[in-house]
Amino acid sequence: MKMPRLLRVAAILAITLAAIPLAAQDRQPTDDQRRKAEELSDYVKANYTKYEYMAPMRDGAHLFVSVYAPKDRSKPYPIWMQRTPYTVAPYGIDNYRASLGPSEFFARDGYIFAYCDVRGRGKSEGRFEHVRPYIPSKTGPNQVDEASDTYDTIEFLLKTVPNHNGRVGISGTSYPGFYATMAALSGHPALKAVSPQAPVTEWFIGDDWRHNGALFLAHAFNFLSFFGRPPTGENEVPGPRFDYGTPDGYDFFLRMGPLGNADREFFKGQIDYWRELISHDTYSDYWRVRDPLPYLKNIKAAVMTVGGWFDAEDVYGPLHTYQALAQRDPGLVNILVEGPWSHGQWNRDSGDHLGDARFNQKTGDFFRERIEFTFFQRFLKDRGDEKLPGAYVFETGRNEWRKLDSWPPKDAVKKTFYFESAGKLSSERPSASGEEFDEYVSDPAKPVPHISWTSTQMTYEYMTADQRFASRRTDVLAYQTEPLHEDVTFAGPLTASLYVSTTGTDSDWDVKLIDAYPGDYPDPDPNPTGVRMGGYQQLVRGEPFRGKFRKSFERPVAFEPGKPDKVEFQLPDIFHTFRRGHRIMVQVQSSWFPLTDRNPQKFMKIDEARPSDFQKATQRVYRSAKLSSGITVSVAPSSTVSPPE
Ligand code: PG9
Repeated sequence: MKMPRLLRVAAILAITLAAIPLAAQDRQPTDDQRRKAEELSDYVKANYTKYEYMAPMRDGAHLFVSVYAPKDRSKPYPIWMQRTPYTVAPYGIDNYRASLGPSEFFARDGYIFAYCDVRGRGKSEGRFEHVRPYIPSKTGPNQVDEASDTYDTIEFLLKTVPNHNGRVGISGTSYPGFYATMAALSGHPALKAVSPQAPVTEWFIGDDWRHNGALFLAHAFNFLSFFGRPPTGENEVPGPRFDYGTPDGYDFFLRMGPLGNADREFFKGQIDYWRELISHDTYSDYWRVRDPLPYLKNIKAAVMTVGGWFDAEDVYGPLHTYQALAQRDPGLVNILVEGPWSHGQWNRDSGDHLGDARFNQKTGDFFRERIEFTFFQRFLKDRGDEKLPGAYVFETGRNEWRKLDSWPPKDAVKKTFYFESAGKLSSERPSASGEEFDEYVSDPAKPVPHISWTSTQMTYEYMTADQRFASRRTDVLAYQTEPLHEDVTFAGPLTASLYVSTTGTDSDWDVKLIDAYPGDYPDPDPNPTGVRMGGYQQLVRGEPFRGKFRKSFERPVAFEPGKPDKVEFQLPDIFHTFRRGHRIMVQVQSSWFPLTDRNPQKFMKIDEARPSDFQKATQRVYRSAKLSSGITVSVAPSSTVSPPE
């Protein structure tokens, strides 16, 4: 059955936008976007022929592939492919996607496009498994994983699809980014260009579901409430949104009570993966076998890993994928691109702002045309004379693209900023000889919100949002420098080193690095949201740490009430310049809700906690010569970075 064009375009736009929890003003396509989408849809329909195949895998399963090939056969074309669990609908050779490839440059220049339902999803046979573990030494045809499925799919395409040039490329964002990483592990000789973008990589330490053991409640609940349900059939697209019955996620999740109620009251045992995720609440082989990083070596294809500095879902994956490749394959074409983006924003909009943070240029347009298209043209068509740098990274704060040989910059120097009395942040180690500390009462009945507005979602904008609402709470500690006399650029990972105590036996320690703007900072013009930027406290990087994992993620350890102990953890890299006149601020808190689930502040399996287990705790953060808490950063000398583009 042929789907009418307008319906097709609307459906694609709606599915694309609905799967991404965007702010309201970003969700509605503009008239210009609609016109461009219709024009591109017409171009695709006029210039491409669609085919559908069931590709045979080595274990006998058949996986569905949708292929779009240029009608013009005057020259051969490379194959660009994507593997996805989100189905490759629309199905049927008369029903066309409204766009092909990562951006319109590909369809217009001429590529063969292959969209693949991964095993067990959409129209593909077999059993779906979340981030299926990689099997490094396969002993027979029945040992299959996403790498072998990719290998077999490429073999099939090369034998079946006419008029290709023998080269294959793959890219994908988020879950499809994981499959792109797996494709790199396939080792197929025709695979010449791989771009894992915000690749799902490690789900206990840093991506999606858990960060340092803390559950990302709003995100996991929202996503699994639809994606976690059994497939509803071959044309399945993200299922109906969960009806929260309120726009207020803070209230909804607080009223839900203990974590165990999510399944008891709402999912009622229908979402297997939710139970799997919640029950695996310490690091174990369950998580270890799903981490592709240890296997990333001897990669043959060129790899361009893409991430967003403000990606609320998968900021960890791209940075660690790039680093793993750099450590093991020094001779590999290994490129990192990091822009000032939320999750997947580089694929979908101009990229000139995120929430109230402005970047003064269309970073998304620049990426799609000048970086991503250049990468695939070079390795799949020997075209594009621009040699991409080892790291193409956007410096927020100064708002300029930088080309570096590698990331992080080699001559960045470590520097520690220490917590001092009266909320000061200083590069001088504290001299106080006693047990100086700041303290607050952490009350699970009134957790610190992660956003100041109302939403049931994690939201993307929280990653750059104003933190003034938090710094004025008595259960949030804030330390800040004096106004800076010159620009200071942080380039690389951050390490929080806290000496703490709690009257409980477990607790979370959330650390937030903030750019505190001067009081006279001008408001944007125009100012559609009426934001007041004078004194704005922009979140640059934040990360939770579930304290019981401070010694080991495999073997959690209780705190001894009242006894000082050390909590040290890494926060994902940043590339941010604190401009002269701004202040560097660090906030510390013990709840971040409903971004993360509430810690009962009692050492136990949190999904077994009852309401009576949730207890207030008095938290102390020490700041003495002996117990000096602070944050260690990588400061880039101004000479590090090349002159602006
Ligand atoms: N980061 C999203 C996701 C992937 C896998 C599981 C849960 C979420 C995504 O956008 O695909």
